[in-house]
Amino acid sequence: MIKDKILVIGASGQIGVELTLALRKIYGNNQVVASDLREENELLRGTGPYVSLDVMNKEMLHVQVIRQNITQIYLLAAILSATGEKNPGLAWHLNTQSLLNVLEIAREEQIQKVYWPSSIAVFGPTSPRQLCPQQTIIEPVTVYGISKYAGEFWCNYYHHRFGVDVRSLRYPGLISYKSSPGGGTTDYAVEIYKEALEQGNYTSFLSADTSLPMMYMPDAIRATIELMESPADKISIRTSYNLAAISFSPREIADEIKKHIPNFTIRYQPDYRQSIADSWPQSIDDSRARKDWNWKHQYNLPEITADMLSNLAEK
Ligand code: NAD
Ligand code: AKB
Repeated sequence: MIKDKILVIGASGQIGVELTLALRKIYGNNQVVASDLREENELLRGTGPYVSLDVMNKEMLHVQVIRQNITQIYLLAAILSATGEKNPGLAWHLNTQSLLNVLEIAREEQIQKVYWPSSIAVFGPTSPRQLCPQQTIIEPVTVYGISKYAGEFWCNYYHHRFGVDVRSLRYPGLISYKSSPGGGTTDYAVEIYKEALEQGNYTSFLSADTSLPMMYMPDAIRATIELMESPADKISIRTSYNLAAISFSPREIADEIKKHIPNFTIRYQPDYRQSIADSWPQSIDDSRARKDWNWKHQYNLPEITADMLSNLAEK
């Protein structure tokens, strides 16, 4: 039997570091090749193979896939919502062309499985704001959301037309302490913990009551691996699954932080990211993921807050 050999593209990013470490625990250090345009993240150093790779260079990507005998690809390279609005053309180009490069190589080399994340950013102001369903009106207003929605249909197309086993999740905003977030609208929910510990105060770029769907990174990593390990016949959605845990606003997270740091203060100074957040639903209906492959989140806001503060304080 051929052993699984996994390529993680974008491994130095917020999700990539933790996903690479989790995959190495399951499949073995040498079976998971980390790759990124950036230098290797310090948490990955010494834990397994790393290659410097630009996913936009299809020939080099193809060479690595063949040279390393890759059987599964996790594509995490992307430009996120806030950074995307600063350079829409680049965000569209990277987010869609990287996926097409990977899907085409997966088809040619008969890669067993591909993972590519989408986002709650596919939804727009005309989607239901509460418990937004899997299938509904989807009219994204950010370039990031447009690129993710287009990507979902490319995944669906490569699956049905060419049999590529590509799987996807619409992640909510992810909270983590190991590696920093990379230019999203939900990044405030990571920054706030760092600033609370370092400064005792935080200026939020979203207004007090902007509630958004969020998730703690360990839940997101587990969801990703559970989806990828599910039998193919359990996967009924080949665009991308809605995925949810909790929803909260800057005011609610600040109140939770005050339970640990009583003198913590927060100010609100909404900027261009407010309109991005306002275009997204406040909560997501992920019942298809719960039914198809038994998805269950674990962490609530008090647990996330306690864990974030104690780990960041240790750091
Ligand atoms: P990130 O910005 O932290 O990491 C992306 C990584 O991709 C970076 O290390 C970057 O150097 C790398 N990269 C960029 N261009 C590259 C290229 N041309 N070739 C190779 N590598 C390149 O992003 P993240 O938060 O880890 O997100 C990973 C994926 O998950 C993205 O598709 C993102 O849209 C999706 N997602 C993230 C969140 C979240 O809250 N973090 C939520 C929803 C969806
Ligand atoms: C962002 O804010 O851009 C990301 C996301 C929800 O996709 N965290």
